Amino acid sequence: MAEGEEVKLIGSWGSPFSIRVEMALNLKGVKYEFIELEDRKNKSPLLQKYNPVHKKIPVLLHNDKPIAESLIIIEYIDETWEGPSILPKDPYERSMARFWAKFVDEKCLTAMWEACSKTGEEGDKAIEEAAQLLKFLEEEIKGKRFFGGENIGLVDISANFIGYWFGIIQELVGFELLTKEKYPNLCEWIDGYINDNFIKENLPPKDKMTEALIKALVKPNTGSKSSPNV
Ligand SMILES: N[C@@H](CCC(=O)N[C@@H](CS)C(=O)NCC(=O)O)C(=O)O
Repeated sequence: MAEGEEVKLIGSWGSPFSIRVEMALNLKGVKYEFIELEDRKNKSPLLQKYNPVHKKIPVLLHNDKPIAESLIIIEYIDETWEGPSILPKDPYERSMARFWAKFVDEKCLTAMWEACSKTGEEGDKAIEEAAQLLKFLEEEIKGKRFFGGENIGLVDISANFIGYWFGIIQELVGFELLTKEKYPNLCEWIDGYINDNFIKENLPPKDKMTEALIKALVKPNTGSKSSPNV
């Protein structure tokens, strides 16, 4: 890091999107100040100022210049600081990493949130869709330690929700979508992921996360399941 350089992350301790960015910064050994925005409902003035388009965390401030959207922030980190590469150097491999990270982000996470939060016929449909999407990841991870090969890369960081949060939600909600029987390769990746020393250091404690997820999954006063927004 250059002298006098200032890096701040506006995030939230339990957000998989925020933690994606922390993982990338920590992988590169970048020192940063973490600004916790737990109560995002009030759309803090910080978000109005630094991410007026989406008003979402995470936002990275590099010398007071804001960058929003976790996947874009990760690429910025990879290009700005030295250290282990997050994206592959080879252009084809690089585009594939981007492809799978986008697939995880836009397709899998959406379907998995819905599988957790919808009930009845809609819930069954969402579970079916998530199950089909996860089959693609099951194929992609086959024979590899991480999506990035021997080391953690863009897809592993992007899929942190699948590696950690989803298992907790699955236990809480009481359905079995992502199991060893149906997805042996993906579950092996999950085992390796949550037991990896670097990843472990970057994940929120399970008991604290479980408590927050219970609150996020159950709407106050109704007892009904809502879309988790952790
Ligand atoms: N596509 C965004 C998603 C970020 C996101 O959904 N952040 C949530 C917290 S986990 C948020 O700030 N929600 C506040 C809101 O929607 O008002 C990214 O990858 O950074």
